Amino acid sequence: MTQALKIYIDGKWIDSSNPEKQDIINPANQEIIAKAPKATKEETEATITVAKNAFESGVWSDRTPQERAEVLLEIADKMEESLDELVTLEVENNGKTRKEAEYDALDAVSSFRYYASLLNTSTGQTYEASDDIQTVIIKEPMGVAGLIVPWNFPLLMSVWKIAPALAAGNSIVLKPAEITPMTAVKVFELIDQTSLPKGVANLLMGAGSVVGQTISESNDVNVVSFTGSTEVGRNIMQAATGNLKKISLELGGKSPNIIFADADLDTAIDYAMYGIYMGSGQVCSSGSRVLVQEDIYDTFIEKFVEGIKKIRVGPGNDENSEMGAIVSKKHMESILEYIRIGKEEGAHLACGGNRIERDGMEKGFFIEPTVFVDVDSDMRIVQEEIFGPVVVIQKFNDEAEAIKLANDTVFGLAGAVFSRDQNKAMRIIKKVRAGITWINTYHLTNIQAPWGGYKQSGIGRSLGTYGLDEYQETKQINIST
Ligand code: TAP
Repeated sequence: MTQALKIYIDGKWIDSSNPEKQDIINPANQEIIAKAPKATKEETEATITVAKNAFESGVWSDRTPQERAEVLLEIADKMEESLDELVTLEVENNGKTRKEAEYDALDAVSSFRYYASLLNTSTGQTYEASDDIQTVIIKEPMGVAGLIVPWNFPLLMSVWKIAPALAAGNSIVLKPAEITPMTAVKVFELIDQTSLPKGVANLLMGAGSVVGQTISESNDVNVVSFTGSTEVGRNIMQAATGNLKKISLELGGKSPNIIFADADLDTAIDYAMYGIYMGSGQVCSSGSRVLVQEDIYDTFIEKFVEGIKKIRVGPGNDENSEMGAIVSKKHMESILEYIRIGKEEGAHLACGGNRIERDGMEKGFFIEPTVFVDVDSDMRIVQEEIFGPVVVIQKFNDEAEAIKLANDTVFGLAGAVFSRDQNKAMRIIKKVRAGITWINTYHLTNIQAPWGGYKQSGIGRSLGTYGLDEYQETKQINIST
């Protein structure tokens, strides 16, 4: 029987008053796995009030950091016990491979543990302002945190927000993407089993234009943390002006992966493939523009295409699959449209370009790993985020041209350099206008390091102490002694 999901408000699972439901579909076979509620504007406002009341009551915000850390560790333990179920739900709902979902689930557990550990670390500052004045600087929670999550990492993006927001002592209202709520629902079921006071953590499902918009506009929400497209990020920034709430935006990218002629070619090719085909290219930091020095351009393309053709595409729950499904029919069609545009613009399709409807993938949303070469910087496929398994390869001559091409986009999320010359690699990476960068590797992420972009890739940072700061106010207390 198809599962009927409920929203979670004030510690209770309830139906929305809206009779309309969202079908939750497995993108590998189009089976309906659940029906999700579509919360209304009024329900969203009522939920924000619940979160506000919980905050003001002090049931959570007044707890000591050590007490909050203990609850975060409870959540981490519950998640660890349910790891297998979380992985299965993520594979079924998002279409990614089991290996990718396992990595996400382990990272999610570690995120709760990491923020618990930060709470157990002393962070205050004091100054001797004068002989008789001492200044103490403390961090305080902000109030209600609205957390808006995309569909590409439904579990991990939820937890990257929930863990620091709760660690800081806020109350939260989380909205997953309408099409991928399954793991968020599971996380809230687990939170419900811990000693977190009711009303502190609330889960809404529904359309971004209703639930997300209401959260962003609400004068009772003090901080909005959003991960998603640059277009919606811009909307949120405008909606937040009412009460000038703090916003944190993790947005899109078109990240350059610069390969110099002196790079270890096999390593560079492996990471260039991983850079674009992890998560079927539906990853904000994907290396979707590969820039190759002209001396090795032809050899690189030959070997890269050879490698790409060997990638095993298939359902995420098949352990042989290296690349899973595209999240939805709508998104698959958008990627195929970009492939059509690329051909029309005159780019040369070196491989891929089609939907796959064979070998058990007939009913799912699968696209061949796709490579375009001979592209120009002004082509739409070079400038716009496709968010799928489509990579463009550009040629450069020297360091100056590599930097120019790398930065020739409105985005600034990620970037990489491959070279055996460490000094050169460091010199170039410092010139790449992006927040997340790599040398001789790609996609490596750790919880301690700040995650976020320059330019139109966002504002603020997730993870690390930086991620906690996004959910905190800073206060000075001047004490006359
Ligand atoms: P979006 O369409 O921007 O959706 C993201 C979230 O915002 C969803 O929960 C969506 O709800 C909600 N939303 C839609 N309209 C809204 C509005 N007017 N006000 C408030 N919230 C609204 O992005 P997506 O398609 O889910 O994800 C793909 C994009 O996310 C890509 O551009 C990608 O680069 C970016 N992304 C960035 C990062 C980082 S870390 N920078 C990470 C992952 C993804 P519904 O979908 O339910 O309507």
